[in-house]
Amino acid sequence: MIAPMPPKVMADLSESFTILKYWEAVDKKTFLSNCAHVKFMATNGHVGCDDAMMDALPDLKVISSFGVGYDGIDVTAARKRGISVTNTPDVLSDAVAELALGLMLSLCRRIVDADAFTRQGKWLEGGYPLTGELTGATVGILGLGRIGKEIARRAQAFKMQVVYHGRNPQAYEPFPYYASLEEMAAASDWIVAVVPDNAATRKLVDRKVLTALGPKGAIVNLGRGTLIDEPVMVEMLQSGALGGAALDVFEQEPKMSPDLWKLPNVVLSPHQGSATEKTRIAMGDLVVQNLLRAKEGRPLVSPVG
Ligand code: 8YV
Repeated sequence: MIAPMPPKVMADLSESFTILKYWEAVDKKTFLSNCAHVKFMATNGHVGCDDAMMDALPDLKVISSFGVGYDGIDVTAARKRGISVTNTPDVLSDAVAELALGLMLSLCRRIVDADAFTRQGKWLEGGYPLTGELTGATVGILGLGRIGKEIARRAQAFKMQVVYHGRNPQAYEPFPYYASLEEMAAASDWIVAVVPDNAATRKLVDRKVLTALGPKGAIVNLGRGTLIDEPVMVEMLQSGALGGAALDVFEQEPKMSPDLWKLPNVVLSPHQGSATEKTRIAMGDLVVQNLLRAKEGRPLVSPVG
């Protein structure tokens, strides 16, 4: 086990497996040198498992990852070695979509700042400035996958117009498709990024896209921090060339530019998309089920690819 998991996962796994805790090992090299017999791994998409780690685990059969994103796992290397990789899709889509709308509402209706205003007794001196509104605005979903579709449904409930960009148009989706992200940005008030991290998506949201989004537009990111050119975004938020940002993920999280903390047109969240009790239990159950199935030689519940 590469990283700690919720107590229920630890308890369930310990019923059927001997758990070796990588994160507790002071000397990782020695720890790995005692793992040549290990067949099953539980990890998450961030810490993952790279080629070098697989080298130390010649008997490894399955990597069960806690989370839908598996950018930390070298899936190509795993495939070459005949190691199966599983993740936890679907069960977290509602929670992530819910936070997406929450962050948009917070930014647009200035909920965090208005709360501080109220607590500080400033209301006694006069009302809070008028804010924007989601109703009628256009949201461009970058990545209309499982999570993107849940965000789209919720945005529609808020009477927003939904458009999307992705690698390909989706024949059975009713929303207008933009083949060009920049063109979608120019036509949108919001962009919500929920694509995975890979070579094709890294810094996809660059200066051109943010410029097209413009001083009245806002970027929301619940995918991976690597999707946005972060220094450019910060600079554009400071100058007002970009209207706002609501961010749940960061390029080098938990670190980020302290400049972000000073900006009033920003709402920040510590990678909380799937972090509800209910969803984390469901994710943990999938991690366990995949490993149990693997141990019993049965088909995996949620293999990757
Ligand atoms: C979790 C995530 O924060 O699913 C993902 O890809 O990033 C999140 O759900 C993460 O997997 C927990 O370690």
